[in-house]
Amino acid sequence: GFDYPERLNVGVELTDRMVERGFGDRTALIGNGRRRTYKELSDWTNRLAHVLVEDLKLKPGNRVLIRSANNPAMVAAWLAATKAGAVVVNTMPMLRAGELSKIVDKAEITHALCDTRLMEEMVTCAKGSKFLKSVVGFDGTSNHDAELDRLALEKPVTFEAVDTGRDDVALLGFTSGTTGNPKATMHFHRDLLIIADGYAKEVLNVVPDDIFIGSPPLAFTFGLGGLAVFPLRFGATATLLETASPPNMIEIIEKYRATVCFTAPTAYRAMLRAMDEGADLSSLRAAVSAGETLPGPVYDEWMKKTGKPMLDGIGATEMLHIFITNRFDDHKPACTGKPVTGYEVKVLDNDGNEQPAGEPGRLAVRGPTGCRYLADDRQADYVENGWNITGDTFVVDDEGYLHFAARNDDMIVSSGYNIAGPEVEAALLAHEAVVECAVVGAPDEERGAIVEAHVVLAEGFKDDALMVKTLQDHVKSTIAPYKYPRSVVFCESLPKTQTGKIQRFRLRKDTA
Ligand code: 3SK
Repeated sequence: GFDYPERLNVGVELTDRMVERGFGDRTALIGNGRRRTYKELSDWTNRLAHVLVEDLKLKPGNRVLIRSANNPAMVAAWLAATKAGAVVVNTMPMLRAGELSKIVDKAEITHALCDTRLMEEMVTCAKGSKFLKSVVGFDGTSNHDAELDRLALEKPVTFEAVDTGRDDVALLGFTSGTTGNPKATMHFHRDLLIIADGYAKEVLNVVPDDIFIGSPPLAFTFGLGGLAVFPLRFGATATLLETASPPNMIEIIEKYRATVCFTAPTAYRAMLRAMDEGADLSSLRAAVSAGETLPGPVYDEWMKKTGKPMLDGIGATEMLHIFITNRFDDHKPACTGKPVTGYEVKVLDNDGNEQPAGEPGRLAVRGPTGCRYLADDRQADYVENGWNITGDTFVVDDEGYLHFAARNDDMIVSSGYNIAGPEVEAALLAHEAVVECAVVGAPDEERGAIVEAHVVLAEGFKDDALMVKTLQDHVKSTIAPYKYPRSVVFCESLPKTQTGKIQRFRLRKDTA
């Protein structure tokens, strides 16, 4: 188990405590052309915390929204608000005023800290809000050229952090789900340390010389863990990119010899192609893939080119971070691996009984983190008898490895056959003409539903009837032929969430 003191503030643990532990001169953050040591981060966050309490009249327990792209100033704002006892909601730059308003209302946000480059929508949201009273700008480029920064420069570099309890809520992670009606998941101060002392230590074995890089937004708990909590917990360095396209990530990996990468399979595919053109990613010792299923061919090619397994994992905003994963010394292709130490999993049938090996069922997980929705009836759907029902269909094999089959709503029932959309996607992705694809069920009078593939073709391939036939034949020769897509739709791009997950529900035609 994890044994943390009763009084615990994760903002202090990741800054001042690191300085006390001798990491003061080491680099904590790199971004927007600047480097910050742990001592600088500690001073910076303490000055900001003074502003929050003295100028903005923040009280412990107030909810603070932070609006920014991934950069050191966002990390500093998050840590400062945490030190001041706030409950933080990190949000992505792409959100519009309407989306921000839903969050502000749900979380009863009183204060917003916003990169000045993103102020317009924030101000529009604040105008109509009965909760949000204080909106202050910070300089996301770290040049200290905004109100929050100017106020901070006048403040002392020490701050008496709010004496929070380990079970006080520190973070609200928002998840939109598929309905567009956002849910807020509550996480305690201790939860943020558990994901580091659990997954990051056990699986990644993070050391102070590690340099982290990746694409998920800090607003998404996958990104906050992978690109802020994990490096800072172990005295390592986080590099933060406002635009984390594969070419930008490659540039940073080469420049700083980054060692740990957090991103999604699509970006790894682009990195593999870049390696063919001479990109040097040899410094990476850990490539963590999550957010989407990792296709077997991407895993295989990564293994062939780097000699190291890609660490496929699955997490959930509700669980805070990854709870099933492959390991450096225990991994299989097209497999999500085994539970992170401390977590237990079961695969259940529709009556709640455990499925035998080889049979797909609903994934149930429990462990040191778990789902606590803020004021939401959907809590009862997610947590059954202490087990979190993640909405994923998994199969456990004879050796106890877990294989992702589908999101529960990605299972297609066609003529009585259960077909996992992602399995068909993996088959399609193995064809050189396919860059991206999403497979859904389309209503069909005769079969109930048919398998429909939405496909983005690689450059130079024609979207004609011959290509449809080629792809259908390819699937038939790769997996059981009944799973082939009877309908193939070519498209320029696939609908995605702001965190890069494919929104298959947007491709489904109403079956009602
Ligand atoms: O698998 C995911 O989508 C996820 C969600 C939240 C945190 C971490 C992960 C990997």
